[in-house]
Amino acid sequence: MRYNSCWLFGVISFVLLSLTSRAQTISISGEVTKPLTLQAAELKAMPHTDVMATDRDGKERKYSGIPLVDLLKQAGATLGADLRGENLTKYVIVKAVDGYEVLYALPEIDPEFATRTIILADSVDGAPLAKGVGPYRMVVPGEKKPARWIREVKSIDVRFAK
Ligand SMILES: Nc1nc2c(c(=O)[nH]1)N[C@H]1C(S)=C(S)[C@@H](COP(=O)(O)O)O[C@H]1N2
Ligand SMILES: [Mo]
Repeated sequence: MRYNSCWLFGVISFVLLSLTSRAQTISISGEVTKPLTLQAAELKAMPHTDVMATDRDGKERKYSGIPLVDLLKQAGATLGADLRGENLTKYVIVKAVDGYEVLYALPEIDPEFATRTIILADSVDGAPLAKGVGPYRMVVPGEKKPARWIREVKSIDVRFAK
């Protein structure tokens, strides 16, 4: 009997772990006034924007996600009217679970400068991103190669270039 409940506990733990292992938080740190860690539920509740983008396979897809500018605003980054002077030398480093990192300059993210919206995508064509891609991936519309479409995003860090 004791052996049986042990076995059952193991199975239940495994099932629960498998179900929750994709839950990933996003932390925002560095040159911001309110460093924060956003939970999956908070990210889900934030306003989403759709972006049509062409994948490497040439197919047009509808990505949905949170504009990166909104995440940075929530953390208190210098954007909008504050994006001037020395703040124009700030950049954003996004890190992934596998250690891959990419950089965007703040003006690439701020809609007062940029003509396109970088999003932290959480779905493609209405479905959650695949394992190894999501739960969150940056989508940078308009670029000729997707090297900055960083998969499995885990953190966002704002820094000064000097
Ligand atoms: N986390 C992570 N994201 C990544 C990479 C990576 O190695 N790790 N490679 C990048 C590169 S170089 C390319 S070309 C695209 C490939 O995207 P795809 O797998 O959707 O075709 O992912 C980008 N995002
Ligand atoms: Mo690439």
